[in-house]
Amino acid sequence: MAVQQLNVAVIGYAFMGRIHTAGWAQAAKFFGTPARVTHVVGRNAENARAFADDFDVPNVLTDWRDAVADPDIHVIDVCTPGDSHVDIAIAALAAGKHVLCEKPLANSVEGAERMVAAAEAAREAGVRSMVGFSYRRVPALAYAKRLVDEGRIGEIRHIRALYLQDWIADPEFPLVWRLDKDAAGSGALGDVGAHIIDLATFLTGQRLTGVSALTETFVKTRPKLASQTGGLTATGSEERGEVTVDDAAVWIGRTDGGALATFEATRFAVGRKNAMRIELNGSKGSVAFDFERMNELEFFDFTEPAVEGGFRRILVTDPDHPYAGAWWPPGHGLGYEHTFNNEVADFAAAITEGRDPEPSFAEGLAVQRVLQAVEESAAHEARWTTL
Ligand code: SOE
Repeated sequence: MAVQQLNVAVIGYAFMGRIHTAGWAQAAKFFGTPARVTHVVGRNAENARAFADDFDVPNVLTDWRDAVADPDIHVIDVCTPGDSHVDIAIAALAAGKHVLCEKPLANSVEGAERMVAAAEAAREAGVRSMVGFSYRRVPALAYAKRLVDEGRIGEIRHIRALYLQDWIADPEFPLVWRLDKDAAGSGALGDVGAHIIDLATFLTGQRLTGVSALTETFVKTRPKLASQTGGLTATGSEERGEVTVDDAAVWIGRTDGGALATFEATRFAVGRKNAMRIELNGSKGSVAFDFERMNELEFFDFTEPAVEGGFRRILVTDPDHPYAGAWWPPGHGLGYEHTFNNEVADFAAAITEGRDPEPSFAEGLAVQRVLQAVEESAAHEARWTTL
């Protein structure tokens, strides 16, 4: 049976729009993914057209509703700020379009719940949906999950996850949309904290049952945005505005599997650019990962003789490692963009094979509930908050 060519409309052309569009193009080449980006949607027609020309996208739209209404578009790829995820995804699913939605799923639990309801209704008609927790597609993390699933680290005692960035540590960095609660929902917590919440569950299969949290906004006002090019650079005006989101969040929790968990999400760890780190300690061993060394996984086998003990540095580039075989020979390594190539290839494969892609919108809602609990706990000075 001929496999349907999936026509994709990418909504948004900033950082995520760029990397998703590049991801679809590469997935077609390296995974044989039967999909192509036929439309890019952006409110600024001139910028959207410039993006489309750079990325060989034939059509430009300025209203996402036109993409949802177009019968020749099969997939809506939502790469916009969080305040538009609910409306776009629900309309697209109702129109029978498969939806890939960037994280966090929504800016609230209520919005995420509506998206899950729409996804489950659409699923009855074979319409698929997925939330873009891209780090699940890092070969080293997918391999860490394989080790955990095989019982190689045993009963999990500790989950220790950090996501450290520093891109707004300069107090004169302007008030971009990620610093506005109405647009982004929250700050470092929902932007990068969402990733480590999802990863903790992805790797261990365990979920938080309660948290105690603190958040902080270190820089209270910033220069208002004067201009922004594709979401990658921004310039500020003389006028200042209030920052309405967290700059950093730290929280502890227990999981339903009996593990203790510690999390930290910050944009003020000066010197750390995209240091997403996770370590699991179990009864039989440990795994440790740092995204700034994304082709490596550290594994400690506690069952080995103590005299030979030590963390083993596994270079996760062997054809038998997840995803690695689709790319380069051993030792040549992958980059950030490959996680998106892997992600859209998996999404399209699930659509073509008629199965549910992961992570589902329900997984996105589970993350949203943790984000809400962290904010609730922090609002009461780290009061224990049950999930
Ligand atoms: C934050 O700057 C950000 O772009 C996140 O939004 C992405 O999800 C993360 O992968 C990289 O950092």
